[in-house]
Amino acid sequence: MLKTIIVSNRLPTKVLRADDSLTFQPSEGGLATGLGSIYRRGDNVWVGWPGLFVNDPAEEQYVTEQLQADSMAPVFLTEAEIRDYYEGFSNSTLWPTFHYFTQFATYEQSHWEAYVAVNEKFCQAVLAQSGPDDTIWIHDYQLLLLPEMLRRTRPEASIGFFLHIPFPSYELIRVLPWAAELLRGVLGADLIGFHTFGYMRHFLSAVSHTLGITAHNGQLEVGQRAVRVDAFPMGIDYERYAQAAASEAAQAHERTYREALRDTRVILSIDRLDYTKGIAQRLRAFELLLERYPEWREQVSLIMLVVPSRDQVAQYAALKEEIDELTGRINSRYRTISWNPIQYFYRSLPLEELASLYRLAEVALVTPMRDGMNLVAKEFIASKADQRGVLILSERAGAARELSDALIINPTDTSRLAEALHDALVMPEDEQRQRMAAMQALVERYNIFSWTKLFLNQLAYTKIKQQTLATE
Ligand code: GDG
Repeated sequence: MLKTIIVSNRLPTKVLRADDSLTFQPSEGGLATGLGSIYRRGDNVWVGWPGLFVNDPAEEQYVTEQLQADSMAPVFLTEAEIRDYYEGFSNSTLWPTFHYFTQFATYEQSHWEAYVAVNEKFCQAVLAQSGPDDTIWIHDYQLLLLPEMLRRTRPEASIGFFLHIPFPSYELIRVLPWAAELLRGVLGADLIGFHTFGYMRHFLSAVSHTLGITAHNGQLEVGQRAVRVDAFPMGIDYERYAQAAASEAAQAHERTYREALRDTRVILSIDRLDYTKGIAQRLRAFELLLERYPEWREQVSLIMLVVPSRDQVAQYAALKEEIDELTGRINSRYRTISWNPIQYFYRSLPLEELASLYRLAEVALVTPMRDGMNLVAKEFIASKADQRGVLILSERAGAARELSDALIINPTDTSRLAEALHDALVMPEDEQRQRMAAMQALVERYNIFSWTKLFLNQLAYTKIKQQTLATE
């Protein structure tokens, strides 16, 4: 029977070492949910790093067996590999470049070599799991070389690739010393997906400038193969967020928060710690709101949840300091004995608490400098059963292409952002409901399950079309 193999840097289960024992913690991420029904079906399997270092062969075997029982195949990586391939090339070269932060990008030959070697390691792991005609769906920027590596040994396989982050303008791609190799790597796939048409166009332009291959109707001729390129905006598990928000637990948390906040109006900000998310700019806009509109003092609170991420990397540590400092400054400047403008949490919260924050907030402030999609915006929408609430959304998040009923802003424009906050706080309920209803219909319909189905159907269709062309 033909199999489907999902490949991503991380497995949907994280293996943690505490004292002398190992625990297996399933991830709550969107991708894990969306693909859950796929990788657990039949002989399908998910290939990826389990998130811990293993030096003992007996332990390696134990982890492998445990994961195998839940349709996963681990790729074990060493500390040096994680340092150079993951923190190095993936997060210090590709991540800043693809998010237009070239000032943070490093270009280390040794990181590149580790990236090639780890992609090769993933290739061997996938080959061990797959037959010649299987379907392989590869995810994200850590594995750009994998499609081509697999193609060499599996010329007949159906290979799909999806990029979760933006694909930037060719002007950024051309800065990378390894641009041609990376693009050739991705072109090993039969279907290449992006969140938006804009990213897709940038990719086609980079391929044309770098490799001299031009697209016709979203199709590239790569040797004898036709490669299809398209936009697949990723969705969320709508019901899961709607239900979590409606749950007793979320309502109880909400009541506690409301009491503590003395019924002030709530603006919400939720992100991983990352310079792409525009957290500092958002704080400045909130400060400007309080300065310009004194009537909001003691009337609004900003709940800011920042989830720790990559904080060993220098830029992330610096950003953390900047956020701490700004929050301290704003709170000390405006706080009163019974009101604190910003409630700042630096940790991650369980889903019910997250859902209670979505319930509580009247305004969600999603203002990244660049963001492939941004799922927080969609989760906020799914949580609003009474259709009240306003989303303020950066024009540079992929989600802005779909959620045109949000207040769309330029995140660099602090003054306009402060005005958007004011506009959101005074927006009539009728208008809130009208905008929210339109966005809910869209987010409910184009959810994570339809996204998965659409991509895999399109991949199967691309393959059939290739075969028909070959026999004509
Ligand atoms: C990348 C791209 C693209 C956050 N805090 C908590 C928590 N979260 C969850 C949110 C959401 C997820 O984390 C964050 O997803 P985003 O899409 O906002 O951002 P990235 O992590 O940067 O993801 C992005 C995505 O890939 C998918 O393609 O949209 O553009 O950068 O689901 O709810 N979850 C829990 N507690 C928290 O404290 N349980």
